[in-house]
Formats: sequence, structure tokens, C-alpha cells
Amino acid sequence: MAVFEGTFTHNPSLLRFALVIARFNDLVTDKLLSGCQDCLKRHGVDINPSGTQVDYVWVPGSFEVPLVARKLAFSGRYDAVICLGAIIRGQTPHFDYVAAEAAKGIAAASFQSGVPVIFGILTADTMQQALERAGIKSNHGWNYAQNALEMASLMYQLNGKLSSSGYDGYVEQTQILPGDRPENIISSNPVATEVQNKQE
Ligand code: INI
Repeated sequence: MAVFEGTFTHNPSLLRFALVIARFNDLVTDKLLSGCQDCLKRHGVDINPSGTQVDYVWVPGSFEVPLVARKLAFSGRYDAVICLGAIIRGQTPHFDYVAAEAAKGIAAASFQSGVPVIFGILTADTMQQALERAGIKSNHGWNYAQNALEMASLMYQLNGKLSSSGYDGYVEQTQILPGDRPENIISSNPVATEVQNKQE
């Protein structure tokens, strides 16, 4: 049997990441982004948007994050997708709706695509609390990037070792939904290839 564990030094210059960042509460999300970039850079990732390793996608608010994260995860271009947002409790139930949909949607994007999608959506009661977690005391953006590096490395190992070792019981989790366009999904994704073949 074996132990599988992600590392932070797994070919960092070969990994590709997509960052989805919500503009809502950008006082906080800008800081999460800086923390995230700092961590990726210090682990050897080229964070330049005109480079080959990190793409940045801005969306209006955390509610819009899952749709875009899912599309990026299914593109087959990225080893992990990192979602950044800040949801701050106000006087209305809006917080609960946005937070619930963001969490559910991000989890679904990850399960369905088989790609790690990091839940970097801060939820806080006040702006002060959020800022404390985005740089004043610590910066959770840094941790979200670390989680992405670890998961990207772990998935590399699992995809390589489990699929080539004849491990019984390893089932590809990728789920293609009716609205997905197979031509946007690269052919190394076995389920996508199967869907495409059926349509041809
Ligand atoms: N979006 C956030 O990212 N954080 C919030 O705190 C927030 N609140 O509280 O309203 C928020 N709302 C906007 C939402 O994400 C959508 O952009 C909007 O509802 C349009 O779909």
C-alpha cells in the first residue's frame, strides 16, 4: 500500500493556475490576491499575467465565482483554480444566500471537473474581521495558494499512480453536464473524450 501526500516543490514552474477574484469588497479581495501571489511567487511560480502559469479572471461578486471557476476547471488548462472573495455580514439575509451559493458552487465545480478548486472566500461579520484575515494579522490568501500547490501536487501523484497501477475502485469523478461544450475540454480528460466521440 502507499501514502500519498502533496508537496510544495512539485515542479512549480510547470504548474498552471487560474485565479477567480470577486470585485465586491475589493479592499479585502485585493489583499487576498497579493497574499496569494506572494506565496505562488515564493514557491517558484511565475505570477506574471502575460506569462504561461497564472491567469486572472475578475467577476462582480462571490455569487458569480462558481460559474467561472467551473468553466476554468473544465477547460483542462489548469492544475488548480483558486477562488478569492469576501462576504461580509450586513443587515439583511443577503450574506447567507451569497455565502451558501458560493460554497456549494465551488465544491460542485471541483467534484464535477476533478480539478482542485480552492475555496478562498472569506466570510466575516465585519470589515475589520475580514481585513484582519487579509493582511492585518495574517493573510489567508497565502494559505489558499499553499492549498492549491499542495492539491495540484497531490492530484498529479494520484492521477499518475492510481490510473497506471490498476488500482481497483479508482473512479474518475469528472462529470460532464448537458451545457458543457466538449470542444472546450482538452482530450486528455477521458470522460470528455468519450462524450466527444459519442457526438461525432
Ligand atoms: N458579494 C460578495 O462578494 N460579498 C458580499 O459581501 C456581498 N454582499 O454582501 O452583498 C456580495 N454580493 C454581490 C453578489 O456576489 C453578486 O455579485 C450580486 O448579487 C449579483 O449577482
